[in-house]
Amino acid sequence: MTTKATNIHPVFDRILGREDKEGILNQNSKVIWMTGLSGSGKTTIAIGLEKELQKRGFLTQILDGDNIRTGINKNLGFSEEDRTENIRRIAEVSKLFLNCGVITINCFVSPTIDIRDVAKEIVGKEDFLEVYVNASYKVCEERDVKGLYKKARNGEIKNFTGLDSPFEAPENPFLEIKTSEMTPVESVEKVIEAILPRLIRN
Ligand code: PPS
Ligand code: MG
Repeated sequence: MTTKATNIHPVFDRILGREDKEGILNQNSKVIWMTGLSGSGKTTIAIGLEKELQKRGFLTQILDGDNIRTGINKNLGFSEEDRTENIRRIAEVSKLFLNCGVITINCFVSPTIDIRDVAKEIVGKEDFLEVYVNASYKVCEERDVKGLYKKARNGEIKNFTGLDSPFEAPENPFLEIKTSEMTPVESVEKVIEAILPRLIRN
C-alpha cells in the first residue's frame, strides 16, 4: 500500500489558462461522453465523429475504454470499484484535455448513474455532453461484434454489463442515439448537428 502524499502545493492559477488555449485552437473544448452497452456503437460513432470534426478544423482526442484499459488503466477490471476508478481517472484525463482546449470524444460503458456522476462532477456539468448510445441488450447480443456476449452467456466473462452487472440508462442525456434505428453515418450526423454549436467559438 502507498501512503497518500502530503505537502502538495498546486499551481493551477499560475499556468496558462483554458481560454488562451481554446483561442489558439479557435474552438470551445468539451467532453463528449458516450455511454451505452458493449457493442452499442460508441466506438463506431466516435471514429466517424472525429473524422467529421477534423474536416471542420476541430482538434479532438478519442478516449476509448478498450484502448485506455491497455494503458493507463491496465490494472483495472470490471468490479463496481474498478469501473468507478476507471471512470474517475478518465474524467481527470478529460479535464486535462479540456484545459488544453481539446475536445475529447469518450467511449465508456460507464454503466451507472453514480459512475457518470463521478465523471460529470470532475469534468464540470457545463462541459459534459452526455450521449446515450442506445441499443438493447438483445440487439447488442445479436451483433456480438467481439464475441463477448457469447462468452458472457457461457460464463467465461463475469460482471458483464447488462447480464450480471447493471446498466442504468441516463435519465436526461444531452442526446440519445438509437443505433438500431439509424446507420452509423446517420448517427454521426445527428451528433454533429447537436454538438457543433457548442464547439464553435464566437
Ligand atoms: S466501464 O464499465 O466504463 O468501466 O467499461 P469500459 O472501460 O468502457 O470498457 C468496456 C470494454 O471492455 C470490454 N469488456 C467488457 N465490457 C463490459 N463488461 C465486461 N465485463 C467486459 N469485459 C470486457 C468490451 O470490449 C468493452 O468495450 P465496448 O466498446 O463497450 O464493447
Ligand atoms: Mg468500443
